[in-house]
Amino acid sequence: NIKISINGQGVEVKKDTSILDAARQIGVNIPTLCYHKDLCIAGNCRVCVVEVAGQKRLSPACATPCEEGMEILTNSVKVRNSRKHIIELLLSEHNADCTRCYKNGNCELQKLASDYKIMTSDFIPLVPFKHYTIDMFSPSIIKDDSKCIRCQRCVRTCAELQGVSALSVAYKGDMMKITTFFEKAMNEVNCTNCGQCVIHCPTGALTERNYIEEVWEAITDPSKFVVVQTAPAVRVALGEELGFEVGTRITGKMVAALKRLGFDAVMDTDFTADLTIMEEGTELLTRLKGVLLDHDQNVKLPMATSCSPGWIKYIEHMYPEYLGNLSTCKSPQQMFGALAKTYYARARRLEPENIVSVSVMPCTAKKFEANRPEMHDSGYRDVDYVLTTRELAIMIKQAGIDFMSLEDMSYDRLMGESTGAGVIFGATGGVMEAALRTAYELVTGREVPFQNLNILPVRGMEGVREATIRIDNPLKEWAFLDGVELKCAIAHGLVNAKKVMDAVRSGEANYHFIEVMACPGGCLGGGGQPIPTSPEIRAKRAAAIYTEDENMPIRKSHKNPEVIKIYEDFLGKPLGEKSHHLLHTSYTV
Ligand code: HC1
Repeated sequence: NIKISINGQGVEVKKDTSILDAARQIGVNIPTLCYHKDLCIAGNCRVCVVEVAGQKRLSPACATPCEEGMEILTNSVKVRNSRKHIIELLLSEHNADCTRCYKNGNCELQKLASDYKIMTSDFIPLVPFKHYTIDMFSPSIIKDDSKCIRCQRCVRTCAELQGVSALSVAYKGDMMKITTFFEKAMNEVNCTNCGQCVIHCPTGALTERNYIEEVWEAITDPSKFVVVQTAPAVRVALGEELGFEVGTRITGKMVAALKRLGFDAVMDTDFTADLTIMEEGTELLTRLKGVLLDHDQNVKLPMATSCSPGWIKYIEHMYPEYLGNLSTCKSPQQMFGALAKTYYARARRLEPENIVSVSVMPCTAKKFEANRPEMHDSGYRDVDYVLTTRELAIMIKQAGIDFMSLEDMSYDRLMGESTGAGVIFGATGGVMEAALRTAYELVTGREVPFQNLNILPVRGMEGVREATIRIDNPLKEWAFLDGVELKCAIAHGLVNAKKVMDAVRSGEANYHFIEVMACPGGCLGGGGQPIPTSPEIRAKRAAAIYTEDENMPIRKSHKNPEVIKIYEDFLGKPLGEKSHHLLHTSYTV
C-alpha cells in the first residue's frame, strides 16, 4: 500500500490505484466522460483533471496512478476553471438542443453542464458549420453525429466487449468523427444491433430506435387486440428507471402497469423460454444420437443456442461455416410472436390480423430480429413492435402511473405461466442451466445431481466458462449416452464468443453444447436495459434473477402446465410438424 493525500485528507491505497478510484474510495467524486468501468482507460476527454502538487500540468485522474506521497487537489480554482472550459468546449461541438433530445434527463454531458453551471459560450460553436449525419436506417439504433462528443466509449465497447469494431474513429482535428466502414449506414455494416454502444454512450449520439408512439397508437385503436410479452431480464431492471434500488424484482408491479397502460393481454416470454427448452433440449438429444449412435456425418455438434439475435448476426458475419451448428429453435420472443397469432388467436377466437404483438425486451437486437424476413411463420409479422426496458419505463411515466404504489398482478393465462428455468434465461449460463435441468431428467428419469437444482458450475461472470456433466444409468432409450461426459461452454459478450468459436474451429475444444449471449452478463446486461449498466449493476440484476428462480413453485421447463397443455392441444410433440413450422427456422448468410 502507498499513502497519498486528497484535498488534505490522508488515504492509503493499493499501488497502481488510479487517482479516480482513490478519490472514490473516500467519497470524493471526480466527474468523468470518456471513462467507463467496463472499458479500458482512454483519458481523452480531460474532464477528470486534478492538480498534483509539484506538477505544472493538470493530470487526468482516470489515467494517472497514485504514487507514494502524492498530494492531490480535485477541486482547486485551477481544476474548476479548467474543467469548466473543457465542458464549454465539448458543448461548443455538441448539438445542445437538450429539450428535443431523446436522452434529455439521462445525459452525462447535460448533467455536467448543470453541475458546473455553464452559462456562457466563449468558443465558436462548431455544430452549425459541420455537416452532420443522422443514421436512422437501422431498425435498432439511431446514430446522431451532432450529439457525439468523440469520447470513443462506443468504439471501445464495440472492440473490447464485442470484438466487432463496427464503429471506429475517422479523420483528425475538428473533422474527427466516429463512423463505420466507408461511412456506411449501421444496417449495412457488421453491426450486430446489440446496443452495447447505446448503453455506453454518455450523450444522445447513440440511442435505441423507439416505437413508443406506434404502440400507443395500437393500444388506442379499438379494432386491435394488443398482446404484450415481457422478457426474463426486464423484471429485474425496470425498477431502476422507476425509483427502485438496483436488483429489485418488480414482476407483479410491471404486469399491473402493463394492464393499466391498456394492453389487452399481458403474457410472459418466460413461457416460450420454457417451450424453447422443450424444443432445444430435444434437438440436442437428437443431435447427440445422430453423432454418437448413428455416426451421421451430416449432424453438427457442438450445438449452439440461438436465442440471442446479436449472436446470430455475429455468427452470420464472422463464422458463417458454423450456421449449421446453431439450434434451429427461434428465440423465445419469436416463438411467442408466432404462437400469439396462431395458438392464442384460435383459443381466444381472435382474427390474427387484428392482433398487434408487442414485446418488452432488454435488448435492441430484438428489434432487428422481429424485422427479419424469416419471422413471418404465423402468416403475419410475428412480433410487430419491440420496446426496450427503457421505452416501457418512458410509457409508464407518460401515463402518469405511480409505479411504486401498484399492487402486484399476475400474468394472463394460456401463455403467461412460467418456471424458474424460464426466468434464468436472462442471466448468462441460464439457458444452459435450464436445458440441463430438463435434458438430464428426460434422459435419466432423475433430477440433475446438483443441490436444489442450482447448477453452479455454469453460473458466474467469467467471460468463458466450461462445465462437464456426466450421464450415468440413463433410461433404456438413451442407453448410448451411458457414461458420456457432456461438455458445455458458456460465453457472454461477443469477444468471448470469439474465443469459444476459435477454439472450436481449431479443434482445440470438443464441446457438445455452447451457450452464447451477445451481451456482457447475458440479457440482464442487454443494450436496452437502464443506463447506467456496470459490472456491479449486472451482478445485482443476476442475483435478483436467481432469487426469482428460487422463489418459483416450479423450476423445470418440462413441468410448466401451460407448456404441457400447448403440446396436448396444439403442437403435438417437440420437433413435431407444427413446431417445425412455427418454432424453428434457419439462417443463411
Ligand atoms: Fe433474453 Fe431470451 S433470455 S434472449 O436474453 O432467450 O432479450 O431477458 O427475452 O427471446 O426468454 C433478451 C432476456 C429474452 C428471448 C428469453
